[in-house]
Amino acid sequence: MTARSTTKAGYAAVEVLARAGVRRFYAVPGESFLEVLDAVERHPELSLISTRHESGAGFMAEADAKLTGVPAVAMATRGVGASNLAIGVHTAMQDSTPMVVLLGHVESGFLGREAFQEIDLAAFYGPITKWASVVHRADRVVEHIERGLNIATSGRPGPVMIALPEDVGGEDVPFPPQTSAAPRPRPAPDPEEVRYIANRLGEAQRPVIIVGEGAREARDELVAFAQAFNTGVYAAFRRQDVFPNEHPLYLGHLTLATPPETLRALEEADLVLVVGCRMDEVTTQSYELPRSDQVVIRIDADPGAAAPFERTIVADARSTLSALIARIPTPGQGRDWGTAHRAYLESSSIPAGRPAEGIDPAQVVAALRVALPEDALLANDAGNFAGFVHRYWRYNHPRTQLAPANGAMGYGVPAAVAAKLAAPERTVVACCGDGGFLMTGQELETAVRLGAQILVVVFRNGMHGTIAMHQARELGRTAGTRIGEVDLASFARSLGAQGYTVEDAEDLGPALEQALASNTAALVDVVTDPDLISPTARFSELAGFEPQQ
Ligand SMILES: Cc1ncc(C[n+]2csc(CCOP(=O)(O)OP(=O)(O)O)c2C)c(N)n1
Ligand SMILES: [Mg+2]
Repeated sequence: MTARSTTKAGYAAVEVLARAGVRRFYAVPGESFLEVLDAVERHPELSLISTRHESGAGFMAEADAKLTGVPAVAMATRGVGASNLAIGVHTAMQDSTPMVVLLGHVESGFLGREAFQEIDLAAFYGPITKWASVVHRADRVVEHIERGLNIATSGRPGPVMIALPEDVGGEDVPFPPQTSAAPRPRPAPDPEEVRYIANRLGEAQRPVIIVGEGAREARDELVAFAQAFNTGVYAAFRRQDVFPNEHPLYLGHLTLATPPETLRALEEADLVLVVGCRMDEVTTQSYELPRSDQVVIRIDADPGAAAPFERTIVADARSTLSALIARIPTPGQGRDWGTAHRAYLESSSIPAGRPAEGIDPAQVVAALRVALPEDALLANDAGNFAGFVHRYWRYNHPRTQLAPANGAMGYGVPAAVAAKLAAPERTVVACCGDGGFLMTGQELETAVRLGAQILVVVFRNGMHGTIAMHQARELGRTAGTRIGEVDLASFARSLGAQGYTVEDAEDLGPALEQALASNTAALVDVVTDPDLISPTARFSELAGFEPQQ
């Protein structure tokens, strides 16, 4: 038996996380969790990434785990840091991403007195996490961390929050900690259930699959399965990289303003198999599809989800798909997905430029398709510009999309920074609107400081375009959606990155090439035509007046 000495509880907490495979801790420092910060900084296997705002730390931890499948840690101090951090935690919750949130808390003797920066952290974080807990005793810190890791990574993954009162992190506990965090459970399907799905698929005339984040790790099995059973495949909202988009069985992306021709095969399906997907509002087209008269079977590691299913098979996607393939299926005869796949290819083909005052956002994606390697990793913010990226970028390679299913603005830049830190060999690009970019764009400094060579592309239309579009359509007026002209290239340079401004379409390619060749993070600020509000609509036609009036 190894002799045990003692350490402070904050160090023990970090050691448990390191042993579970966690590698990166994203934080804005605070005086309430000094031991934890010090433990990460001193640990030879861990990186402490100090961000410029807690929203950056939260988004980075989320994107890191979305890419790697291993939870990262987001850390912040008491009420003030916890409030700033919340958006990334909400993202992890809606996106089913494992995350451990470690918060410093007020001294245990002061809890409940509305002490300096005190918030009831368990109550605040309860609705946006799978589990939120305050550890009151140092000798129970290790147990809390292990439990948090287990909850974050099992079933439908998600965030957990553990708050350490300032004094608790500094108390002595035995070292090394005795850890027993369980490896992520991968429940195998019951053979009877495998038989049942195989039979149902064999009987169906037009079966389709909807795939979500729960099948990211099962890509090869998914492709083999779709081919073996000859089924069409849809990607859930912002999960476009789960299946190669140019594969003849790919039918498209269930997104906002999904083209009607993309939806046709889903509307006509007599069996819908849902794999690793929580069937959110956007994927289900406002809970309209699949319809209640369609047979829906679901494979998921978690029993809960918000749609009527004929049957849910609570099992790991990879082992279930493997078991199905092993049944030597009879591929559905006479099922032809050619028309539906061609509809996808057509809708994702970049059209000839529309007459425009400035650059057509579709042309920005066209230039990216030329400038970037096919397996580039695209992180995107939320906004109408993203509609162009989703529509015209073809995600043929695995793990090439980091996109918030909760539509959080500000996600793009921090997500790209974390992706580059987690996978330095990848080409990583953040696509942002001018509204979302200035919510977290200061994390470019974090990228520069850490040598994360990311490319940021900003679609600058001078407005919160998404909201202006909704206002134009519904009210015929706009309110609060104009934003000022900012010299974003200078802003990027002031943070130590390269900066380029593009006002003419012919300068796009050269600017992207230069930015990609630079030896630091770089930003390309593209002035787009605000009238080209979506791939299919013009603002002036919706509103009856020009966008900047
Ligand atoms: C954090 C956050 N705040 C507000 C919103 C509501 N919202 C959705 S899109 C959008 C405008 C985005 O503007 P921009 O980034 O410039 O992109 P654009 O729509 O102009 O392409 C807003 C305000 C949101 N999704 N997230
Ligand atoms: Mg904008």
